[in-house]
Order: sequence, then C-alpha cells, then structure tokens
Amino acid sequence: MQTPDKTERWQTLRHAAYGVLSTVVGLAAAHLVAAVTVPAASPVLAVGSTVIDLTPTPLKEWAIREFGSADKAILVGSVTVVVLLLAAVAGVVARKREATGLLIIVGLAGVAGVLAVLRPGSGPLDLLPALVAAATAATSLWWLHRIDGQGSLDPSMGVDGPSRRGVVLATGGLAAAAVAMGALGRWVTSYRLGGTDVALPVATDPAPSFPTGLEQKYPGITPLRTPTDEFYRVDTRLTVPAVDVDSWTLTIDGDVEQEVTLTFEELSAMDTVERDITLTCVSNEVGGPYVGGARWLGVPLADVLARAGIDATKADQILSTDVDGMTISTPLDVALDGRDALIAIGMNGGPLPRENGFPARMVVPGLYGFVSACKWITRMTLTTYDAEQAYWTERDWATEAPIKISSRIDTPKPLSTSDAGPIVIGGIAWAQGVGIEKVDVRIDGEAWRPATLGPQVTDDYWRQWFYEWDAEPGQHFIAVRATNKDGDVQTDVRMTPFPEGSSGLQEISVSVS
Ligand SMILES: Nc1nc2c(c(=O)[nH]1)N[C@H]1C(S)=C(S)[C@@H](COP(=O)(O)O)O[C@H]1N2
Ligand SMILES: [Mo]
Repeated sequence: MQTPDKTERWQTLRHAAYGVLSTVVGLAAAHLVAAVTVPAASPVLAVGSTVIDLTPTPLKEWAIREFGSADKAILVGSVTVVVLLLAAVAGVVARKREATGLLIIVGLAGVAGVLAVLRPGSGPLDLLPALVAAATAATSLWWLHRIDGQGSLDPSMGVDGPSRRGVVLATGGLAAAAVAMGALGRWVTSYRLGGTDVALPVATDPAPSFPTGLEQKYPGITPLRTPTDEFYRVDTRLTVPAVDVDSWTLTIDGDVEQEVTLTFEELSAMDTVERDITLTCVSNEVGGPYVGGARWLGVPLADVLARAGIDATKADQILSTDVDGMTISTPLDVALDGRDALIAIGMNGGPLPRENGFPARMVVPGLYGFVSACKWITRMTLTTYDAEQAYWTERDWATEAPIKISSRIDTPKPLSTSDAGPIVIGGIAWAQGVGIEKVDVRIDGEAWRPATLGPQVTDDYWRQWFYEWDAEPGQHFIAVRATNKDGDVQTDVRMTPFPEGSSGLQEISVSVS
C-alpha cells in the first residue's frame, strides 16, 4: 500500500515525465524535419540563436572569456534545460487540465516558430519544424494520457493506478522514436553538408616560400603558421552553415554601376593572389587565443568590386551579408587603400573549412574580423553607415576598428614552475599593416631588454620572438611589449575588448626553483 502522499508525488512526477518525453519527441521530430528543410530552424537552435543575438554585449564578452569555444554548447544546454522544465510543468498541469497542458506545449513550440521566422534571411519554410514539434509533442502527450488513464480499470495496479505495462511500452516506444529521429536528423545533416573539396586555382600571384618558424627550436612558441584545424573560430552561429558551392553566388549591389553576381567558378577564374595574413578577433583579451596566421588564396577585393563599378562618392561602407543574412560592415576607404584585402577561397593550400567560411570569405589585413572577415559571404552591398547598420554596429561596437599593436607570451606558461638556469621566454607579436620592428621583455620591473625576432613573413603577419633568460630561484614577473615599424610602442593602457579591441601589456608570474 502506498500512502496518499507518496501516490500523489508519484503521479506528479509521472506526469512531469510525460511532459518532458512528449517535448523531446517533438524536438526530435522537428530536428529531423529541419535537417531536410532549414537546419537552423530546428527549435532549440532557433531559440538559441535568438538568445545569442539578444544577449547584451557585456554578457556575451563574459561568456566568450569564461567558456571560450564551449560557449555555444553551454548556451544550447541552458536553452534545452529551460524548455524541458517548462515541458515538465506542462505535463503536470495536463494531468488535471489536459487542454491547458497541451496549450503550454503548443505555446512553447509556437515561440520557437516565431523566433525561427524572425531570424534574418528566413522564409515561411522556417515555420515548419516548429509546427511539427507542436503537433508531435501535443499528440504524444495526449496519447500518454490516454494510456495512463486506461489503467484505472487494471486490477494489477489497484483501482486508480495505470497499467504499468502499457505505460512502459508507450514511454519506451516514444523514447526510441525520439532517439531514432534525432539520429536520422544528424545523419541527414552530415550527408547534406557533403565535402568542401572544390577545385582551387593556382595563384596568379603566389606567395614566396614560407620560412621555418622558431617553434621547432623553441617548443612552446606558437607555430609560425597556424594549422588549419587549429585556427580559432568566432562567430554567432550555433551550427556551421551548409553551403552548396554549385548554387552559391556572390552578388555586388547597392551604389554600383551595375549589379553583378558571380558563381564560385567565375570568382575563382579571376586573377588570384596568395597572401600570408594574421587574423585577429576584437574579443581577444591581452594574452588571449583569438589570433591566427594563415596563407590565404583569394581574389583582390578591389577586382571583385570593380566588376560592378563602385560609386565611391556615395558609399562609405561595404555591407557584407552571409548565407543566413548576418551582416558585417567594412569601411570602404580602408578596404581600398591598397592593402591586400581579399575575397578568400583557400586557406593553407586547401579550401576554406566550413568553420572558417566555406566557400568564400572576406579577409582585410589590419582590421579586426568583426569589421572585415565575413564568412560564408554571399553579398556585398555598397552603402553608407547612415543608411545601413551591420550586426555588431547595432550592438554598439566600433565601426573603425584597426587591430592594435599586440604581443603575447606563449612560454613559459603563467604560474608555471621551471628549474633555475637558462629559460627561453617566447611568443608572438603583431601589428598588421605596419609590421613588427622590435619586441622587448621586462623581468621583475627592471629595464626593457630586447628579444630576438623570428623570421619576417609579411608586415600583415605576426612575428615570433624569444629571449634567453638566466633564471634565478624565486617568484618572477615577465612582461612583453612590441614596437611597430613606424616606431609606435604598444600601449600599457588597459582597455577591455569592447568596443574596439583590448590593449595593455601582458605580464605573467612564474616560479623558478
Ligand atoms: N558570417 C559571419 N562572419 C564572421 C563572423 C560571424 O559571426 N558571422 N564573425 C567574425 C569575427 S568576430 C571574427 S574574429 C572572424 C573569425 O574568423 P574565424 O572564425 O575564421 O577565425 O570572422 C568574422 N566573420
Ligand atoms: Mo571577432
């Protein structure tokens, strides 16, 4: 015999579980439908993406700082937890008021549907996954109630208990269906993604042979060229867009003489250049990881724009749009001042990885990525800052954002302990556009001592450096400072990444024993 209290609690729990299970089934069905229609319209992703866009900039900065690349997984997880809690509530409510419980479930899906169609670049089809979620989840919950209710005639559980067998079969069947639909959705998505193996042209203007970096001789220093699969990734996307290169196009419109649309084939048939350029994210903290050096293959941006004929008396920005409608604006005069601004189609000898913008992205040396490096680019609109605002401009980030002179200590690691004697202090420094002239190291607040520089690649590329230190036992502070080829010294004034990039010197503490 169960006490009334226990029975009550068990009933509540059981109905909460019905709500959760029905919702999971709905989400799995929606995910599958999204996989074959619009992957980004999958309810959890649609809600998650909207949360990203609505998150106040300081909170977003904090998340990137605290969680790094795990920020997206944590976001999706949090959204899921909240949704499932509401689903549990719906299940409990439905026990006594079925219609109200079902309405909550439908309402949850409705929110996801509205958010999906409100996303930039979305169409009516984006509503479909949410409709499927609503129908499947509500039907499942309704059905579970029928099964649960039938039991009152089953003598095995007492007069008001449900048939255990029926409930186990029903819930087990639904759970299996959810797993199957989820797995199928994943498979469809990866199948649709296909490969990125496109035929790349041989550069009309190739880069010289790449020098050997210091990393072989001094382990711990960042490799002179970042391996493609280790390149940092920063974007607003929860999933990587699936772009079909055969149907992909790049359109140049706005204040132009004639609108032009190029296919990937047409773009790669133009004259191409190969350039070594270091990309940096504005969100990079002093000493942070969001910087990478690669060899880019691309078409000079000026040549691409010239196809359309730009009216520079009117336009002052290039508003780039990606395949999902996300926008990035780039100052037109900076992009066309003679620097190696590119529409890149290759990276380190291969195509762009999906994460880094396949099939094409913009790269502008000397500008932070958020005002230049539009990935999955599909449109460049010549316009004015008055007329159009890009994604981060709307969020109060700077519009003119040149990369600041920076330097980073890669080895030794902060708070590490080393043996007394010779220690190599080393790292990288960058001042894209001008180039690095000098790097100095300061130990325990003493005078700055010149470090030795690694090989010069280009002025748009970072420079490795090292200093051989004869370390004595004790606690020590090591600071680094770079000077560019114009003689400008890296500032020691501390600034946060928002709104135009961090500044200040990195100083680490190490123990020597
Ligand atoms: N479409 C799109 N392009 C984008 C972004 C984005 O969120 N969406 N993020 C930008 C930012 S902030 C940076 S720093 C660079 C990062 O490029 P990576 O991920 O290849 O390192 O891409 C830029 N291009
Ligand atoms: Mo960035």
